[in-house]
Amino acid sequence: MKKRIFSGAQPTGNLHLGNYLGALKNWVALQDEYESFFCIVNLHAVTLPQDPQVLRQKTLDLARIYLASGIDPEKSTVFIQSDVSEHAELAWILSCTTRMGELERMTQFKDKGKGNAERAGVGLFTYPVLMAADILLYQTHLVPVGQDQKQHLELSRDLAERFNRDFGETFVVPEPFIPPVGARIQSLADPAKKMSKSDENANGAIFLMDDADTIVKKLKKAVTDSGTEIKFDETRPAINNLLTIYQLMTGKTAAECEANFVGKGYGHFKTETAEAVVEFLKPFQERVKNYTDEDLKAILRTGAEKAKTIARETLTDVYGKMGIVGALN
Ligand code: ATP
Ligand code: LTN
Repeated sequence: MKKRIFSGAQPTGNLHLGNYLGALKNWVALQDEYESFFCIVNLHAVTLPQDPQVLRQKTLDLARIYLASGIDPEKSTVFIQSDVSEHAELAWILSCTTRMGELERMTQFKDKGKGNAERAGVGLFTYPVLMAADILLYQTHLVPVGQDQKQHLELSRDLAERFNRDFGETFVVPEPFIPPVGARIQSLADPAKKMSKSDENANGAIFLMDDADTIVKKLKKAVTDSGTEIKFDETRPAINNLLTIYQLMTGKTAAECEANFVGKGYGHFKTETAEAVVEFLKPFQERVKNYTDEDLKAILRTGAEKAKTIARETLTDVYGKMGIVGALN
């Protein structure tokens, strides 16, 4: 039996290079070795206000991006979170075993809630519990995510262990898979912040669907550090970030990347990095056009059916162990 992976992304905004390098790229690489579940987490998306029409469109667009990235629906199960109602059901159960203090420590809540807990939605606060439900329903062994999700993964592990202790062995305790390079791509406009869909500075993120001119323009404007050397150096976060992007776009080793820019200036470095990004994204942007909405819906329907069967099995086990039975059971 193959081990399982589960991961997901929110159908909000536009996916950027950070989402691809931190997450999607690794999903594609792992899908042969693992039985894979890739979810479009639309219930997570509504933890912040969304325009209904845009959310509907972004949900299908994200499926298109998964497939264009190389996720093969013949090998992997691709589905929409809200199609499998067990996610919301298990989230309720787990929320009854989660402590307020555990959620208060989550840094993403502090960031996305802008530090104002009084005004933030309760769903934003309990977001990591729904994420734990996503993962635990499928008896997931490995969860490929970017660095920013590490804390949420630790909570998922704690909740699984707690339930297993209190009610008997029920859940596989999942491990994170965080790539050694690319787990946290920084904003081009502010290398102290991560590249984000919701960056207020439009030049901070390279979106997967950006055209060549836009990519060149954004890289030209990218913030740099003082000094002139183009080397991997944690103390110079802007150059470190650009060099990481260059490395991942070209597939070169760190030493080859540094050697390529010995004696070269920042202008040259930025131009070459922009060219590498444009070349890298070209075939992806072509593939995005290959899928009609009807193709996508058929894939998502099949995926949801398969996911639901597994999710229901886990939930039935959970309800049974807790003494939750309905009159219809
Ligand atoms: P954003 O902050 O851009 O809105 P998100 O984390 O809220 O992103 P998702 O689309 O759900 O939104 O993220 C999908 C995946 O992308 C997650 O595994 C996340 O860890 C990863 N990811 C997000 N930003 C980065 C980044 N800058 N570098 C590497 N990985 C990232
Ligand atoms: N919280 C994640 C998205 C997400 C997820 C998951 C990732 C929701 N459920 C389960 C991995 C496994 C984010 O990237 N913002």
